[in-house]
Amino acid sequence: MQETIFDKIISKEIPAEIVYEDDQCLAFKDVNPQAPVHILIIPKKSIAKIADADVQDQNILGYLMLKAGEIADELGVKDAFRLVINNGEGAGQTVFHLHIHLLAGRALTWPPG
Ligand code: DGP
Repeated sequence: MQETIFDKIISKEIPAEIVYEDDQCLAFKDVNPQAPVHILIIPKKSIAKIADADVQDQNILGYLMLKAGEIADELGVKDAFRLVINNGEGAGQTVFHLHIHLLAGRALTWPPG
């Protein structure tokens, strides 16, 4: 799979404001925040997009969701946050390494905005 900017963040070739890291995942501040709290949570395993995940990925996908909740708690936003996964260019995906956006700290409207 083609290397992305997120692989370089995982390998520390380029810097990021990391808020959480373990052997399976990394969470860091989005460089172009859309809310006062905007964290990207990524697997260290390369999966280009959620539609490419398969049954072997079910543990890491669940793990990322649990970590998202823990990170929201640690950042003091557990009562109001939104998780977003953009899948494919038509949905706004620009980096093809699966990531969960964690957004919080402002009113989050619905339909999404
Ligand atoms: P998406 O559009 O769903 O693929 O989101 C990609 C996000 O990644 C976008 O909100 C901006 C963020 N991003 C892109 N390049 C970098 C980078 O080099 N560092 C950080 N921290 N975030 C990045």
